[in-house]
Amino acid sequence: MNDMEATDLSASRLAVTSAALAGDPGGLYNIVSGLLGQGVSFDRVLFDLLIPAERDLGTRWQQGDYLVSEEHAATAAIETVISLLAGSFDQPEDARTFVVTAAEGDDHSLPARTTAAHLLFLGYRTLFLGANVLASDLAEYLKSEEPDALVLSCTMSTHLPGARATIAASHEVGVPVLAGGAGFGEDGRWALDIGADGWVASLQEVAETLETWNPDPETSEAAAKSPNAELQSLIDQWPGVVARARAAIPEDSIPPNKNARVLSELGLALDSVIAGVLVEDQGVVTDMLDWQKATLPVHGIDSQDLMIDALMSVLEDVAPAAAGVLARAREDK
Ligand code: B12
Repeated sequence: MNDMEATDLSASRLAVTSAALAGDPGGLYNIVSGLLGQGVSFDRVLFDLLIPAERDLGTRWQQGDYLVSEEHAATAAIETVISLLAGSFDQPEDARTFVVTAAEGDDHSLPARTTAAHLLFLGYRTLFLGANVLASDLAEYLKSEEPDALVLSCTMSTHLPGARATIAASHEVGVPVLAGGAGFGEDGRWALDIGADGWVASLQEVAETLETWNPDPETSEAAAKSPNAELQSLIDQWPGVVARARAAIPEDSIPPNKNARVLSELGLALDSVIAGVLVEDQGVVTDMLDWQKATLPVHGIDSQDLMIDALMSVLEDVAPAAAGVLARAREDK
């Protein structure tokens, strides 16, 4: 280990957090470029400084220490600086090319941005498309760019159906998909279920896998789980199902000004049910119900049981298999 690898970054971490919270990308850039100038590697800045700072900010926001807008400002500052640093790396003409994006519907661009930045640092040509790219727009782009692979990030398991659409679009034009991110489950089991050609746990493993894997998109696609007719019909009826579930919750159980939050939480619960049906694993739903149990009270809502009852009553009517998954997840809880 050289001196710079051993450098203690804890003081810098405080400075990074405070510049990020102040929404000050310039200040943040100065701290980080100072460290790079002293010989601290880009990897360390990314993995030992910026990512942990973002995670802490997220956790403290969830605990109510920071406002939502403070978290947004901090995330924007960190993403700006990662983009700025990554934008200064060369894109060698003859290097292997990877397209990096987040699953359809997934707004968490920072994890994908970070993935792309690391690949750029390692000397790959990297085309970063941002978050929430519609699968229908992706295939044509991949066809024209002919990358070696699509590197796909998915932060929440509620976006597994979106990730499935992204993977199908990539396979349609013969491009293999390497997946990663918390949305694919702890051991990545849902990634292979929906047709990814590979899954890796950490950003540090991406390059090695891309150098050593031997993907077969046709076989992965043939084995992928896709929505059946009942699930597709549920996906198509999504707005109506949420509205009917909301209407089934007694008005007096919803605190004033909490209607939008209740609708959003019903939507998340329904997304998790759709994802659970897709991958045939009620664990996706159990995770969401556990998370809502922990977070709803923080938002002043204590009617989780009523919300689940309401959603269940609508699902029993429109999608019995989905109602079954929700019922089993509720029993597991
Ligand atoms: C920033 C943030 C947002 C921002 C994103 C802005 C942006 N430009 O990216 C915004 C405000 C848009 C957002 C929205 C939402 N968010 Co959010 N968000 C976060 C937050 C605070 C940080 C995420 C992040 O960027 N972390 C830094 C990255 C680099 O680290 P990471 O995500 O852990 O990724 C690591 C690994 O997963 C892996 N990885 C990731 N991608 C890939 C890809 C590959 C190929 C590989 C190998 C590895 C890999 O490597 C990364 C580095 O170690 C997290 C909380 C947290 N503590 O993480 C919540 C969090 C992810 N969000 C959450 C939620 C609930 C939401 C919303 C539903 C909120 C709402 N009610 O509206 C929406 C969903 C929007 C949508 N449709 O996607 C929850 C998810 C909970 C759950 N049960 O899944 C979290 C965990 C917060 C929480 N604890 O409650 N969010």
